Amino acid sequence: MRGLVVIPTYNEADNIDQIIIEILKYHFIDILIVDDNSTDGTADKVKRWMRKTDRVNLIEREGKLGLGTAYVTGFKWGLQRDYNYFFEIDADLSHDPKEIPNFIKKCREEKCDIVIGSRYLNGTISVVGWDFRRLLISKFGNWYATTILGTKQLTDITSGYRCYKRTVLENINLDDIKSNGYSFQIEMAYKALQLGFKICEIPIIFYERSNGVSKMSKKIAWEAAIMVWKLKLKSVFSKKIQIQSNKQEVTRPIFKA
Ligand SMILES: Nc1nc2c(ncn2[C@@H]2O[C@H](COP(=O)(O)OP(=O)(O)O)[C@@H](O)[C@H]2O)c(=O)[nH]1
Ligand SMILES: [Mg+2]
Repeated sequence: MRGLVVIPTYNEADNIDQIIIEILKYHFIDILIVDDNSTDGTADKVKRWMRKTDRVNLIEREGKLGLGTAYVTGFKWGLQRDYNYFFEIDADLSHDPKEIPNFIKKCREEKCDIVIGSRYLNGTISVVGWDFRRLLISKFGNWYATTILGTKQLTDITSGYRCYKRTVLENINLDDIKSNGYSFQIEMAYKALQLGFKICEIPIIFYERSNGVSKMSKKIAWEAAIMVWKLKLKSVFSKKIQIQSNKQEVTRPIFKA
């Protein structure tokens, strides 16, 4: 069993060493950093690790192309190699790498295809360091997406700490992922549910970053708000087409007769 942790980075030089150290403790895990030409030397720090161990890998992209496309690039890289589990984690230590074995345990014990680390399981709010406004944005984002998409069984569809079984990424058309930013999380979960994959959640604590700055912006939030409707409308539209083609199948023999 081998897992790949994909870490998208943009200006995470003050966090990257620590997260690499924590993850390398798990010998069944390799790391892939997808760096978008950070200006603070993040990639140089990763290269230093690469001289020490072949378990750390790096893809350098030419500019800030977004979290979603960074993950797609990372997953494709991993699919060319023989990993069974793929993780998403933020570089800023908001997600505790100590949870990694718990994701795999949950996957195995409950035959889940995706495990999401949820901050809001069983009505709790497990977030450290957020002000009320930030919490409201996150809670509203979750409510908005799950209400429109009908995915109420998920308490934290926007969480960026997750584990996918290989089969999920082999079956989702990664070239068809439309999200550049954080709506990537919503899009991946929704598409996996549509394909019939089982999504489970485990409780995690989210720690707001101590170093560096958030890349969350109004543009990214708007992309997410619009993306949810695009996903919904696409699914309604494709269901209609399916119903129509089913109808045609039923009526064909009658026409023949
Ligand atoms: N490669 C890449 N990584 C990004 C981009 N935007 C954000 N990230 C990374 O995605 C993770 C989450 O971003 P962050 O700014 O912490 O978001 P927040 O936790 O919602 O405030 C961090 O590891 C960021 O460095 C991007 O455009 N490209
Ligand atoms: Mg963060």
